[in-house]
Amino acid sequence: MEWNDVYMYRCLQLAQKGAGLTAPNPMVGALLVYQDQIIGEGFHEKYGGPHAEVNCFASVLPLHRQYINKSTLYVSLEPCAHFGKTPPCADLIIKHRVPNVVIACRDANSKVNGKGIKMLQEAGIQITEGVLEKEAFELNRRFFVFHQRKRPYIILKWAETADHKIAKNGSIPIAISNQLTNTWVHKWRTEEAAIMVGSKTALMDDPYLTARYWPGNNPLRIVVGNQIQPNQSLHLLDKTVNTWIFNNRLHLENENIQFVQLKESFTFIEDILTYLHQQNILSVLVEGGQKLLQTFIDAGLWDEARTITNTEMYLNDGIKAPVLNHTNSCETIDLGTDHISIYRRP
Ligand code: AOF
Ligand code: ZN
Repeated sequence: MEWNDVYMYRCLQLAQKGAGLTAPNPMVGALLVYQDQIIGEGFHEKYGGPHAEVNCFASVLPLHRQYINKSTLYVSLEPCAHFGKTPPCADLIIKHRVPNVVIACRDANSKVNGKGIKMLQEAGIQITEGVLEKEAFELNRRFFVFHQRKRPYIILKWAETADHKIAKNGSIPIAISNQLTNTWVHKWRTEEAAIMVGSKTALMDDPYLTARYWPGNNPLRIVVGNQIQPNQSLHLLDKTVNTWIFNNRLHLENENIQFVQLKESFTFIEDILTYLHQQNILSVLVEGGQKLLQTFIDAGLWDEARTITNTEMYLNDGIKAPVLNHTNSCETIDLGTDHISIYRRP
């Protein structure tokens, strides 16, 4: 491994500490290195807070400040060039007269994309790009999909029996995955900005859709479909978590429950995704039911699918699991009798 890779790897490690807290911003880490010594470290800790570079400069000990203008700054994302919630990091780097900046990848946000690098170059700073670029894209895949495709990053998730059923026929909900898997799923929930189900699933299963088995933020809850009324007694309407209901009948804002009326039928998933993009929702975990999941699959609108198979449960009769037509999983995890497969859309 080259030293550049080693230092950038540390940036990615630092960046990851912001997981679940930075959306819709990316996770970013930064290092200041003087003669093979790390004199500063920082990361973007939460949305609205200081950027990685700001925290990195602030971490340098007074006795080491004299070395900043002879150091190399490593940062896992192109430094920003715009006034957002914070001033441009490029200006800060120029002010500190850092001579070298090593960057993993460019910022896909149109307010930045190349402009940060240009500002630094025009100030005479030496730039090295593309160090651990693939790893940096992977870390912030939600952020890059959001800006490049103008929609949230979409993760489909469902649990099925060994004979590929996701529920019984009729209205009796059944538990397919085990408690260990459910804890894991709650961790997944803390990692996404929103979680989505169809209105039929919301009625039949009466889910909470919270991340109560894992520390972290509860995602925004989204229900798609016309079967929810404001006065129903459902956990999703308990006002404990922000909840949006996309339908084509009702528009209503009530504390943290919003009925969002779409002009067309709710099967127009693209309208919902456009709305979510406009509202800065970086990612969505779609948890069912079968019809909603299959709509996403058939429209080719997904980035990851995470399937949980209870290898010992058979239902014979029941609702068939969605069909992905995509057989190469990139990762598998076994949790007791549950087998988890993670698929990526190429
Ligand atoms: C950086 N370093 O650590 C991060 C950056 O509203 P703001 O001011 O927080 O700006 C958000 C945008 O800044 C975000 O969309 C992305 O383009 C960039 N994030 N840039 O130089 C950082 N988190
Ligand atoms: Zn910045």
